[in-house]
Amino acid sequence: MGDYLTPSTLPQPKLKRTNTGFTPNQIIALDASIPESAKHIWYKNSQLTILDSKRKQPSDTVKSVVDSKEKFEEEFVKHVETSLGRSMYNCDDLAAYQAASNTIRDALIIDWANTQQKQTIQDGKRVYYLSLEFLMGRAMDNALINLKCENNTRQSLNELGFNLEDVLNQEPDAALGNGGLGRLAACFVDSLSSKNYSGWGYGLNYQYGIFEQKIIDGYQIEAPDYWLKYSNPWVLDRNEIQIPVDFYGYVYEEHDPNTGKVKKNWNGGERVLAVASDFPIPGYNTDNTNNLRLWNAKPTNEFDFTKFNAGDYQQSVAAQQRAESITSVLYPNDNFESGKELRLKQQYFWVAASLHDIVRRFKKQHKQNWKKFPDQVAIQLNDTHPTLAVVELQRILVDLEGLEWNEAWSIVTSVFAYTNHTVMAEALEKWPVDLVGRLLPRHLEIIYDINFFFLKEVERKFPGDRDLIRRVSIIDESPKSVKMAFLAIVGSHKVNGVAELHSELIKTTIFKDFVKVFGAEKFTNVTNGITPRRWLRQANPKLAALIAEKLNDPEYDYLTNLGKLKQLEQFVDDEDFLKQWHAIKFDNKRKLAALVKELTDIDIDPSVLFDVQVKRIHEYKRQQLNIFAVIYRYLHIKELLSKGVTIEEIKKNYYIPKASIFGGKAAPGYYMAKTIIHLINKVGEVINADKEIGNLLKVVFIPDYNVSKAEIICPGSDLSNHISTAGTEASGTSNMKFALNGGLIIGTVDGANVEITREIGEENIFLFGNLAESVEELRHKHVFEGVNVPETLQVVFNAIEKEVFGPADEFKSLIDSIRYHGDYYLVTDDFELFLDAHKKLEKVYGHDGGDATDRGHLQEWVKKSVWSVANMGFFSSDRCIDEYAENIWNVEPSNQ
Ligand code: F58
Repeated sequence: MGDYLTPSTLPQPKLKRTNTGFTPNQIIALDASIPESAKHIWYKNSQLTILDSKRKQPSDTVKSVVDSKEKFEEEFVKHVETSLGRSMYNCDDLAAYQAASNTIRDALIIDWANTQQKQTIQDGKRVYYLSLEFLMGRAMDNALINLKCENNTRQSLNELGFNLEDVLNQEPDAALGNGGLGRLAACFVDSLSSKNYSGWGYGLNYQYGIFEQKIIDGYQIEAPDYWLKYSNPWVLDRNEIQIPVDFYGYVYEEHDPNTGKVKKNWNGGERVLAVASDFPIPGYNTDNTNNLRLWNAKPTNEFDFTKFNAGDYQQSVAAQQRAESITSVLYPNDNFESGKELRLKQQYFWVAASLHDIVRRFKKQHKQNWKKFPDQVAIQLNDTHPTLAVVELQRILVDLEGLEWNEAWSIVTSVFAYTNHTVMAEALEKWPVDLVGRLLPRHLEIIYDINFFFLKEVERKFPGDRDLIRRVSIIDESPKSVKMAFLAIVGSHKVNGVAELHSELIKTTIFKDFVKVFGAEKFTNVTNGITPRRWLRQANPKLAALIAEKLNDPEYDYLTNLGKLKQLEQFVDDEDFLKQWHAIKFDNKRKLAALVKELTDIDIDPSVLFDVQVKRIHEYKRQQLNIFAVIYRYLHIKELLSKGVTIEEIKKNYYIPKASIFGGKAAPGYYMAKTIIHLINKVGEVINADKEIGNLLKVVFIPDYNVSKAEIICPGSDLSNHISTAGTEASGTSNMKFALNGGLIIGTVDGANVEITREIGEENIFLFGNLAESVEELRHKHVFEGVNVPETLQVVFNAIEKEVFGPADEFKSLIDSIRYHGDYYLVTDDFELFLDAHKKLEKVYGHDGGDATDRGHLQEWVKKSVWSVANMGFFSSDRCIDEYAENIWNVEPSNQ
């Protein structure tokens, strides 16, 4: 024991060490306060650059698992034996996944910690992306790619007796989102890291993600998605970061004798704790590793003593436990707002915790120098769900920090910007005034004040225009409610749509009056994008490799410089290249066929046209248009067969063999969407069992469509459907995923299809349908002159009504909504145009199928595919982030 100090005699640090980041001065002070003997041990073992040159050499560090198989294997086995308590003899694929993830995760955390410290020291402006949804999918494969250690890990796992793909398949999707909006947030955090921005995501750590969809007797059945069954190795639970969040209660006034002013205080009635879980977000080809902080609701230790003293201990504990319900489940609606109290609670809980965290971080460096706040902080509102943040920041500044209203408001509006994702009325958030007032009494007062000052300004600019004032009021009078989109516009310095057409539409429809009030400069467009790391490199490794080879880019640098794809144009007449390109598509189709077989037991032939529509099921996305066209095709084929036309003749002169592949979830309460799913499945049952048809037509519905399935489906499609009623799809992002993977698109002139067409050329996309500018007139006509069902569609309705696909009752409401209730989504107007578009594209695809070697007749199709991919560079989410950074956030990337 001689050399060692006993604990009681150990010199102790003089400064108190806390649990959050440090400023440079604090580091110097803390470093000086730690005794030399203790420091020596820390220097010897630490891997953080915060200790600078004193830290361990790279070859000894956890980080070296990325380059060294030996180190990976050592760490892997250590995790199996210590973290998991298993051994070589009972390490199954799941344990291998957990051990491998822990191993990679350890390396990631070192990058993450170093990044956070570096960013704190640089003290630049940070972006905070507030999104109620982050649809991340799987983390391990993505981490291997971004850290560039896939080969190393594959080999190590092989040597240890595992197959990388089997191991990756053990990971459940982190499905904390519904669809496009949540996936966009996931792509954006990837780009923020990859492009070296300092940017955090803030969201909720739902215990149940989007439900698991099962198809039973053709119906959608929802099962809970308890994705945290096995603990999540990709998260760092920060149990020490706890922020109290209050609800309910009352507001009281206090007279401050010093200032003579009246101060408002909110005394909350119910308190829950927000506890942080941090997800490190690795960038591609950079050490920059940002943070995604997701909050968990936890009970406080505070007891309801009245209940307790009344002997109702159980009740008291139960009430506390209910706190956890706030982050228990993701609301499963897509483009629809349900208006439930728990949803509003989720929103405030998340917003309050996030702002508290942001403000704390700011104050640590800048004290109360509030003028600097907008130089340090940019907050992006992903749709209106986080709009209460505007109100909460105003409350913090005025009530808690004592700023004057106007000074506070100018800070607030410089910090926030708002992204709109829909023009559809049913998706625009409105909260009853009563509910807001009960849950957040002080916030309601502030909302009224914001509205009062705003309307006063409108009155000043447009004196006497009472109607304008009524229209732009944040408070709707009947029923009395708060219009969150209006509040978000008023509280932000910029508002953007997500594709050009959409951004124009919001300016001329739902937000028209605000353009008049604030001027057109406040409204801008940032066309959506996708991360090519996940949606090309990860989903389609063979195509990514072929591109890297052709671009002479062995390091795959094009993945962060996607404009380079343009160079592929020079190979569009290169026979060998086209052959390779086609063979890769064929291989991906084989993989998709295997997935279909595994999930549905249906055989589809990879040499037929794969015609895919996967996305949330919604009337506006028009899966019904697609399935009606499939029915028409089937009935026509049957008619031809009955007239003695042979299958061969049909293939030659009428229809090419194809498989129609559907997938997507319907919101559990959305009856019509569920009816569409049912119809697709029933049609599939009949067609797939029809021996006469053979491989000329197949219809499959892939259950439980999610991110990891999309990674197989997108590369395996020949043709994908983006056929929303013009003007209804804000952008769409799967259109980009399919096109980047060499699939062609059949689509309407809607959302980002417009920009895709501009980039890849009209001749490489199959557009059809009425334009957005005609929609209103057509709807009007339907209502006043009736709906004209074309003969072709009538044939389809007749068959459904004759019960060719099961009981007609089941589909009555679907047909009635078109025939008798105004056909709001213009199925009748676009049906024949859709059939025509198919005729055209089938001519291009060719009439006799094709396999991996014989693609002579596919020449034209494959060229279009190459041409499209070559021109998809614009749709990298890196480009979006650069645009937001420059035009909205005013931030620059750090030079790594
Ligand atoms: C989607 N919106 C748009 N909302 O529909 C799509 O066109 C766009 O590409 C995408 O955003 C990204 O900009 C969307 O997914 C939702 O799912 C909300 C979830 C919460 C309730 C309201 C709808």
